[in-house]
Amino acid sequence: MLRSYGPTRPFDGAQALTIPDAFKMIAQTANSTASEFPQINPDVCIVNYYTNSGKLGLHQDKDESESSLTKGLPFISISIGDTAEFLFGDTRDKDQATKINLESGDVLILSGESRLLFHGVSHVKTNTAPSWLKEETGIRPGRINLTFRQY
Ligand code: MD6
Ligand code: FE
Repeated sequence: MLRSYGPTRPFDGAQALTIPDAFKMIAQTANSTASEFPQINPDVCIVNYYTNSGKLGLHQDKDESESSLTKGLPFISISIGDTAEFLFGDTRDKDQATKINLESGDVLILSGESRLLFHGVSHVKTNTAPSWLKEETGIRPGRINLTFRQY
C-alpha cells in the first residue's frame, strides 16, 4: 500500500483539518515530561478508531521525512477508551514481540533508537474503558488512538 502525507486525501480530495491547539498541547506536555527525548512541534496527527474487533498488524512508522527519522524524533501516541493489547519488537514476528496493555489515558512515545520498532495492536478488550469516561462523554465501544509526529 502506498502511504504518504499531504494536504488532501487522495481518494476524495478532502482537506486535512488543522490539529486543534488543545490536542497539540497535550502531546507536547507529554513530550516534555519525557525530558530525555527531543521536543517536536507536531504537524501530523493520525486518529484511528478501533472497534472491539479492530487490530493493526506489526509495522514500522517510517513515512515521515528522512531528517525526522534520522534524528529519531519521537512519535507520541495517546489512547482513549477501551484497553488495547499493544505489541512491539525488533522484527515483524508477533510471537517474539513484547505485549503490553495500553489503557485509556496512556501515552506511549517511540523516540531515538526505538523510533523504528515494529509495533501493532493484537486486540481491543471489550468494555474496559473507564466508566466515568463512558458516562461523561457517551464514547462508543472501542478505542481511539491519536499519534502525533513531526513530518
Ligand atoms: C496504536 N497505532 O493504535 C498504534 N501507526 O496504539 C499505530 O501504530 C499507528 O495509529 C501508524 C498510523 C496510525 C497509528
Ligand atoms: Fe504505528
